[in-house]
Amino acid sequence: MPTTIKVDKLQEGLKTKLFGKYIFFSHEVDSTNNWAKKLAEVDAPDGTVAIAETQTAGRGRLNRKWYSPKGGLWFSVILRPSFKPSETVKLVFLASLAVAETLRELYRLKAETKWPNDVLVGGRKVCGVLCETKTVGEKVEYVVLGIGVNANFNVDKELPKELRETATSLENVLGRKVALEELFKALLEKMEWLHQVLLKEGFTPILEKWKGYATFLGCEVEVFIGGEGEKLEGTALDIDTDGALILRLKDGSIRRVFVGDLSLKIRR
Ligand code: BT5
Repeated sequence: MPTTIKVDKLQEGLKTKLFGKYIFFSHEVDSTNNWAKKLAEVDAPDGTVAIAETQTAGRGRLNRKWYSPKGGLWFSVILRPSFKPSETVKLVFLASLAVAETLRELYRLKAETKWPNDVLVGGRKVCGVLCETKTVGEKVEYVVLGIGVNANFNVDKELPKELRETATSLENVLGRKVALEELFKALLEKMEWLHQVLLKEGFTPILEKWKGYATFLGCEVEVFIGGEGEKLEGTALDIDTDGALILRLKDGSIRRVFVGDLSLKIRR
């Protein structure tokens, strides 16, 4: 089968100690998050990565479909942090910050972070993060941090019509293909660096950098809770240290919204 990822290049020159020490590659899986969970269940160590060229059942939050055509970067990292379950949300911020910074550094793109788990370029989603946790009591056994970057494909050809207005890819914005192996390694290096910052200095520096790329703060937004459920409208004021969005509602009251089954629409 022809491959778009040069497997032998995935670890070549990789400057990490933990992230990507063990890498499992497949041409096609259902979901790299599912695969990584299976690997975690058989004791794959901290930092192990599962990566695939395509996913037949790529997932977003609440089992929403994540389209994963060939040419994208679809991978999941297993982490075994000594966090409380409620703290694992920090890893979502860490991952989306890593993607935004890497896209800025490698391709000079004005990548933005959008609460809770997206990276945007030109106001369109180029990356989504899916963090799944296995807990036993109050202990986190492992976290699977799934990252999907729309890279080397044209969204008008590969994604369904309803996503063409809201999604983009690196190929669409750069007008060329990128080296997936280079992007992958730069991302793992950035994640490991930010992970060290998180362990040594706590969440504040991560959150502050993340907020620095979050242009939706100060904007009018709509937050949808529970899919078809409640809709809140207001101004996105801030993100607090629990990762919650602070909203000022139309009546002037303040509401904290926790990361969960939520989506946020920015009114530009
Ligand atoms: C996410 O969910 O954004 C998390 C996506 C995580 C994907 C990675 S790929 C590697 C790993 N393995 C997996 O199975 N998943 C992870 P959410 O915020 O729920 O957004 C999902 C929504 O994004 C969908 O309902 C669509 O509206 C939209 N969408 C689907 N595919 C897309 C794509 N390729 N690009 C942009 N938007 C997409």
